Amino acid sequence: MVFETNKTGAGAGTAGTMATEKRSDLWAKLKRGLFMTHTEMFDRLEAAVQDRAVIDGDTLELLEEALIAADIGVQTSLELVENVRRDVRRFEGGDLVKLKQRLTDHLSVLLLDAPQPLAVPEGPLATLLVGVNGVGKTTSAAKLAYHAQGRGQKVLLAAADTFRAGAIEQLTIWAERLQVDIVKQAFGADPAAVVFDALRAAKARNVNEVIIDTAGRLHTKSHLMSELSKIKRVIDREAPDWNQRTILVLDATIGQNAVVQAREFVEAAEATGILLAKLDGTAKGGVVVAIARELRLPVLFLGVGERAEDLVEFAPRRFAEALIG
Ligand SMILES: Nc1nc2c(ncn2[C@@H]2O[C@H](COP(=O)(O)OP(=O)(O)OP(=O)(O)O)[C@@H](O)[C@H]2O)c(=O)[nH]1
Ligand SMILES: [Mg+2]
Repeated sequence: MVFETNKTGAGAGTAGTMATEKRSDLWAKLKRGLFMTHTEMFDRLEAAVQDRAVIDGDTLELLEEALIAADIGVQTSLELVENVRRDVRRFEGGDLVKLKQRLTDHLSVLLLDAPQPLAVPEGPLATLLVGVNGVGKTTSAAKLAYHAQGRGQKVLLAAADTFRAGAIEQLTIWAERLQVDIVKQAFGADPAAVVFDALRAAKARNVNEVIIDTAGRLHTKSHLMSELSKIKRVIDREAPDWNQRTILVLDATIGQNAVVQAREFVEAAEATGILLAKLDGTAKGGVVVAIARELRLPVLFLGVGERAEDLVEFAPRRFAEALIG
C-alpha cells in the first residue's frame, strides 16, 4: 500500500516523526547543517550593506548572486529577489534585518507551495532507500532507524545491499550500535530474498517498521532498476497491509546536479519522497529549495551529519528561517 503525496497537507509532517525531540535541539541541528550555506550567502551581503542606510539595487543584485551561488536555482532566485524588491519599494528602504525577514517569508510561501509530505498512516511501515552510489543511503537507514526508535517503534534493518563489499558489515555495525534487529544474507544473495526474510521476521517479532538499505545504482541500469521493482513486489505480496514508501537519497554536496539526478531517478524508481543527505558538508544547501520546487515529490528529511541523530524532518518555515535568519 503506497501512500501518495498531497499538495494540501501543508506541515502535516510524517506521522509526528521526531515529535519527541526538543525543538531547540532540532533547531540547533538544522542551523549546523545549514551553516556553510548560510555563511556563504550572507557574509558578502552583510559586508556590503554594513554602512548603508537603505537597501539599494546593488544590494539586491548581491542578494541575487548569493541565492544563485547557494544553488537555489536561477528562476527561483530571480523570483525571490523580485518579491523583495517590491517590498523594499513599499517600505522605502529598510535594513538587512527587514530584508531577511521578507526573504524568509517569501521563501516559506514558495516552499509551502511545493508538495508536502502526507502523514504516514497508522500501521506498520516498510521504507525502501534508493539512490546512486555513495549518496548516504546506509547512513540514512541507520538515522531513520534511530528516529523510529525515538518514537517508540520496533524497528528492523534489512541489508538488501548484497552487492558492494562491506555493505552488509557496515549496516551490521549500525544495527549493533543502535541495538536494532538486522536481517541479512550472504554477500551476493538476491536482495528481494533478503527483504522477504526481513518481512517474515518483522511479522514474527511484532516489528512495526522495516528499513531497507539497497545498493547504489544508476537509473540507466535497467536490470538494477528492475531489482527494485522486484523488492517492491515482495513487499506488496508479503505485507499487503503495510504502508510502503520509497525514499530517494540525494547528496546535497553536488548542488544543482542533484536536481538532475533526482529527475532521472524519481520516475525509474517510483520514489515517493526525498531525503537530502550531507547538507552540512556544502555551501549549496539552497538545492533543497530547487528540489522541493522542481520535483513533484515532497522533501521528507535532511541529513546534517554522520551520526545517527543527524537527521532533521523537513519543514518549510523552519528551513527558511534557519537558512536566512
Ligand atoms: N557529513 C555528512 N556525511 C554523511 C551524511 N550522510 C552520509 N554521510 C557520509 O557519506 C559517506 C557515504 O555514506 P553511505 O551511507 O555509506 O552511502 P551509501 O549511499 O550507502 O553508499 P553505497 O552503499 O556505496 O552506495 C559516509 O562516509 C557517510 O558517513 C550526512 O548527512 N552528512
Ligand atoms: Mg550503502
